[in-house]
Amino acid sequence: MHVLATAGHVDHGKSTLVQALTGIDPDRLAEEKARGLTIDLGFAWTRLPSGRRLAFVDVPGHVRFLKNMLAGVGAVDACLFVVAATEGWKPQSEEHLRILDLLGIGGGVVALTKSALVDGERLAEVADDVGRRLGGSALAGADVVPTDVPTGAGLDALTAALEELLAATPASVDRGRPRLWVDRCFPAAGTGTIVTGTLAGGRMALGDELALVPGPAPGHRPLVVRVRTLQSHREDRSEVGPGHRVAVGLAASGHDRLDRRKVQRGQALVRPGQWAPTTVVDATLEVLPAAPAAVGRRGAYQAYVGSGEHAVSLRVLGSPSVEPGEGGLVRLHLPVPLALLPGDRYVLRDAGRSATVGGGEVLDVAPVLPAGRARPDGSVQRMVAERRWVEADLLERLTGERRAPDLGRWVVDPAALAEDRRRLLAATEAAGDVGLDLSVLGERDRAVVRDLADRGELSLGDGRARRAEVAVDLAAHPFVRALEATPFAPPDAADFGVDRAELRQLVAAGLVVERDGVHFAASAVSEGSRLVAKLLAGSPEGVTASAVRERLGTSRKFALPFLSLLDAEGITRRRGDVRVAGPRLPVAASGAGPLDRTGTGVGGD
Ligand SMILES: Nc1nc2c(ncn2[C@@H]2O[C@H](COP(=O)(O)OP(=O)(O)OP(=O)(O)O)[C@@H](O)[C@H]2O)c(=O)[nH]1
Ligand SMILES: [Mg+2]
Repeated sequence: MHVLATAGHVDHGKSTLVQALTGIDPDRLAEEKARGLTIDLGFAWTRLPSGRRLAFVDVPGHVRFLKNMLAGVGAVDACLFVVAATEGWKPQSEEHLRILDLLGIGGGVVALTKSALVDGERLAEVADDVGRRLGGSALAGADVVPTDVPTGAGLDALTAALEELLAATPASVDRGRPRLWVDRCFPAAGTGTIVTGTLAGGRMALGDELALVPGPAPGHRPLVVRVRTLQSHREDRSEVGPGHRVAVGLAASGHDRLDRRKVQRGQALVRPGQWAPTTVVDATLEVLPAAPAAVGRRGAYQAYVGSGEHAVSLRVLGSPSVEPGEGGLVRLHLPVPLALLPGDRYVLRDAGRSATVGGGEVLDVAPVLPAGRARPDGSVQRMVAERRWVEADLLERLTGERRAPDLGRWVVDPAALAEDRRRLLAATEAAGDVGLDLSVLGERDRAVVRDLADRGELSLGDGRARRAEVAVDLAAHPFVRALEATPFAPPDAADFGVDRAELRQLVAAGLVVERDGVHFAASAVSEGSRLVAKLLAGSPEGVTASAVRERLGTSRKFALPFLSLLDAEGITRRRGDVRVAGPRLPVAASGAGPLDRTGTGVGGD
C-alpha cells in the first residue's frame, strides 16, 4: 500500500487523471464541480494490475489554495506530477516541485497531460523542458509519460510507470509510533467526529486511546480520545498499519469532552505520552534560489508542518540571515505545541509576499541551549550532550529512539558524566574522613556516587561517601588489626606509631571509638554489647562493673571506659552501682545468630 499526492499547476488535469486511474472523482465539493476546479484535498484509491494498492491525495493547483495542497502532501510516499502539454511548465509546477523537494518526497512519475491536443514536436519540446526543470530535484530522472484522458492515450504506460515507482518506493515503516496528521475532519453520522489522514510510523486499532495534539486553547493540553470507528478506503477495519489513508471515528475518553470545534486540520493523532509536544524546534533551513529575499528575523513567516499552517517567528542560528540559494540553521517558535521529531520536514512561506521561500528538517525538539549557542545536527548524541543528563523516557519522546540508561533512569553524556565524577570525587576528597553526606546530594549526584562506589573509586558507609583508598587503607591499618585482635584489652596507639591526626582519621572512618583516652575497635562495641546482653538476660535487675569486667576478661583500666562507652551508646544505663539494659541493648541471642544492630552506627548504606 502506498499513498501518492498529485501535484501541478491549476487546470493541468490532476483530478481528471486520478479519476481515470481509480474511477473515483476526487472533487467532492459542489463548488468544485460547479467551478471545475479543485479547492480542497480529494481522495481516491485503486488496485493496480499487479495487485499493488495505491491511494491518491489529490491537491488543488490554484495558488490561492496552496495551503490546502500543503496540508495533503506532508505524509505521502511519492507523487504523481502533472504538467499539461498544452501549457507546459507554469508557476505552480515550479512551486509544487520545490515544496515536494523540501518535504523530502521519495520520488514520482510525471504525466504530460492533454497530449492529444498538441503535436509531436510540441510534446517533445515540453518533455525536454520538464526533464530539465526536474534536474537536481527529488524527481530528477523520473519517468515522463504523455497521457490524454479523453482518448485514453498513455494511460497504460502511466500505470506501468506507477507500478515501477511503487516497486521502488519503500513501504511506510512501523516504528511503533503512529502519527496521523489530520487533513480533514467532519461530523460522524450519529454523534462524534471523523478525522482523516495518511497514517505513518505505526498502527492504529479500534478502541485505542489516543491524543490530539495540540489540544484546544488555552494551554493546548492534548485532548484524549478513543478510536470508535476505523476505516481505510471506506472499509471497516479493526486495525490499520502505516502507509494507509485512514478515517478515524473519535469518541471522548477519560475526562475530556469531545467538542467538534476542538478538532481540526493540522492536529496530529498520536499515542498519549509518546511525544514531547513543543513550541520550539531547531531545524535546517534551505532558502530557495528564487526566494525574493534573505530569510531573517524581520520577516513574517508561515511554517507548514504536518497538515498544519502556523505563523512562526524564527531566528537564524549563527548568522543574522540565510541568503537565497543558501542553507543555514534556524530556531522556529510555533504558536502551539506540536508532536514533532528530528527528521520531520517543514515548508516556509513568506506571509507578506505570499511566496514559498524555503524549508528544511527538524533537528532538535524543545532545544535546551539558548539560540546563541545552539548548533544542532540532528544526532541523538548531540541532543544528549546538550542536555548532559536526560531521562531515557524523555529522550525517546524527543528523538523517537530508545537508549539504554547509563545511570539510574538517565542517559548521560560521557563528557558530562566524567565531569560529574571528577567533581564528586573531589568533593569526597575534600570531605576527608568525615565523608560526603549523601543526603545533601541531588538524585543525579547520588547516582554518580553509587556508581563510583560500584567501580571501587570510593566507598559508602554510614550514608557517606569516602575515598576508597582511605577506607581500604584504614581498615587494614595495623593498629585497627591489633585493636580487633584483643578487643577488650586494646593496645596503646603510641606503640604503633599512630599520631593524633591518624587517630582522628580512624575515628572519623568509624573504625575506632575513643572513650576516656582509651581506643577500642568499633567491632569491640558490638561484640561487647552482645556479651553484656547475655549477662543481663541472666540478671535483669542489673550487673556490676566487676561482673562485666570478668565476662570481658579484662582489667578495670579498660572495663570502666568500655562500660562508659556502652552507656553513651544507650546499650546500658547506670543505675547506682549496677548497669541495667539501655534502649539500644541488643536482644540477647539464645544462639549465635547475627545481631541487627551493631551499636556503632557504622552500618552499610
Ligand atoms: N483533452 C484533455 N483534457 C483534459 C485532460 N485532462 C484534463 N483535461 C481537462 O482539463 C480541465 C482541468 O482538469 P482538472 O482535472 O480539473 O485539472 P486539475 O489539475 O485537477 O485542476 P485543479 O485541481 O484546479 O488544479 C478539465 O476541463 C478537464 O476535462 C486530458 O488529458 N486531455
Ligand atoms: Mg483538481
